[in-house]
Amino acid sequence: MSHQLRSVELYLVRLPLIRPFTTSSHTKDHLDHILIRAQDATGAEGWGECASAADPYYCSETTESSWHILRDFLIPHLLGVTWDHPDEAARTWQAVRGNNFAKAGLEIACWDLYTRSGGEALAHALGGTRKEIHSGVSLGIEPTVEGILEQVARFVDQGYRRIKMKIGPGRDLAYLRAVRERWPDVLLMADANSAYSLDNPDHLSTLRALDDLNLMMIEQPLADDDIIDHARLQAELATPICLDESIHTVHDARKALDLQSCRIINIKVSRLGGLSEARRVHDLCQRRDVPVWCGGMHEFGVGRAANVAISSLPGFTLPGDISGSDRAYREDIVDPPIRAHRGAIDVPWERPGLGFDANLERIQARCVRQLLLEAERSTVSAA
Ligand code: OSB
Ligand code: MG
Repeated sequence: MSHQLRSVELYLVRLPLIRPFTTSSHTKDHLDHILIRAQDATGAEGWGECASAADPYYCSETTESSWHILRDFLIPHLLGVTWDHPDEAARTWQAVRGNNFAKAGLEIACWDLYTRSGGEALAHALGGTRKEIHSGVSLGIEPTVEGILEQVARFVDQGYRRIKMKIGPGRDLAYLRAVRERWPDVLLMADANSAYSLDNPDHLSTLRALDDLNLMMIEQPLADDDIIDHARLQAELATPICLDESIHTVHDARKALDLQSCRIINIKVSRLGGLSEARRVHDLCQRRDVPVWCGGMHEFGVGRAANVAISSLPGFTLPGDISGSDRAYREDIVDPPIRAHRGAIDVPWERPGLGFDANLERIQARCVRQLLLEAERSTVSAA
């Protein structure tokens, strides 16, 4: 079935976090994500989410840069063009460099439209096989060690399958040791968000000390743009390194694996520019026997549903960061709500598209800015 978009709407939506979230670089208490509604010439619609952060601390893109790239480049390239598959839609913006978060939002909307109008579950179209996905939780840095113990207790009790703790220099070993001591068997990992450097001898000795804590992995300890130093570090550590920020394309993934910069890859749909590139990284890692898991950006329901779908592929053998949305938000913008039960989320195989429906009323109630872009009249009438 061919599609030709007649309009794309952008909604900048703000949701408060239940609890402020601190990483090695900053703290946030609410998120602004761009929800994208694409409608084709027949009136069929698809939803996507651009999960860019308001600030450029995780990566260089921001909410505003994504809004600009979507409005002025990606959407104008796509509007009015006829496409049969989301990969064909994505080819309309292939001249645009980088800006993967913006691309991912629009690509997810095309996948949702494509599978929804074809009556197929997105997980099925992507080649998923799992009935449910195993859910981990990503915990921010707490002001005190007691604070982190309280948070870990809460999510272990809820049945989450893996605990990830954010760390940074000075807020690392004491926190991790306290958690490991109290939960000797819990699947535990740490995420440094690039806060360490091999130039600093204290950092290096801290990273070496992680080997005593039986961690599943250490995520992105070094700079986002450095797979050479990660390879040097991996050669010295028993703990597997997992790369997040460094991997923007399947080519980055191949190079990092060739250099032995990591033994695990975090597949994040936004960072990779969409579901198709996420699947390419999954396929590469599967061929090379490298385990992967699905990372997140505290997505609202639309982006979270895309994460659930990609996590259903067979190579996602490790629990990901895809928790129930009630872990981050009091009220989400999709129906039914996305929930984990004893650390597992059901893949919505019986429902077409993303399998969770955007609730326009709640989106509008939380919307701080809105924009409608339409195809030229002449293009629409040619459909
Ligand atoms: O590094 O994985 C990360 C959130 C925002 C930015 C970067 C990261 C994260 C998380 C949270 O770890 C994952 C989630 O619960 O969505
Ligand atoms: Mg990370």
